[in-house]
Amino acid sequence: MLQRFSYLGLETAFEEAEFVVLPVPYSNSSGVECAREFPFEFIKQSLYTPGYDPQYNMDLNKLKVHTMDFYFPSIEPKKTIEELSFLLDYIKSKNKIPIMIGGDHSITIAAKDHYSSFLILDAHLDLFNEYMGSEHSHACVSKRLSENGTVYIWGARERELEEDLENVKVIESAKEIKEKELYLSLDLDVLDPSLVKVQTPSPNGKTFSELIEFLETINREKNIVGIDIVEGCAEPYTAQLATRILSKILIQKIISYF
Ligand SMILES: [Mn+2]
Repeated sequence: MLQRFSYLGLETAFEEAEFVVLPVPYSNSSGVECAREFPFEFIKQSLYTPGYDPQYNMDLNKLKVHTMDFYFPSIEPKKTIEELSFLLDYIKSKNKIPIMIGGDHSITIAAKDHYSSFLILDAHLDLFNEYMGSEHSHACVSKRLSENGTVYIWGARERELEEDLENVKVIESAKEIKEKELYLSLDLDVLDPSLVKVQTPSPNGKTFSELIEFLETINREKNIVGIDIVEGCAEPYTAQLATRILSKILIQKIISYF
């Protein structure tokens, strides 16, 4: 049987979907640029992911996921962010949860105008106002988002700035988050570099179980209303692990805890 090039091979029509995957093969990063082709590898590997999750006793075919066509970025970083912002707005207006698969972390800036509280899982603070001459750099993400809402960062271990920002909080636990609705941005470098290949590796990261447990707590207590997964290198093992993380987040969202 022919299989569509969609996340987990799921073919929910856009109208019926609860989740909408938007693959974004974009990287504006200097140096290592291994994330650009990640969405291709991610979708490909997702087709080999077992269709059953033993941890949650869940058939992945129950997830109502639609995968959009790949977004091909503009040469202009600003225009890319604007176009992505437009797409997020559209998906959100149809009451669906957008899931961007990057690409580098700069694509998260597109979520800035559409949400007011952000949970970022990241080894880095990304608080530069400008980086390598651009305000739309992957190193400026938290700074840009903090201009429009509260930013919580979990897993940070590269404190490149000591500046204390009112809207930015580095957290250890979900209890420190006040807001009920959250946009979730998962920078794969939050994980230990022994587990994933990423654009900017940082030692002593989280284990897979620590990440999944933290996400489960978030999903129990909060409402994740938008998601992105970024900074992973286009490499089968990393992509395979990322497809598992996303399916677990979606399962955690739809299962009842009571
Ligand atoms: Mn990072």
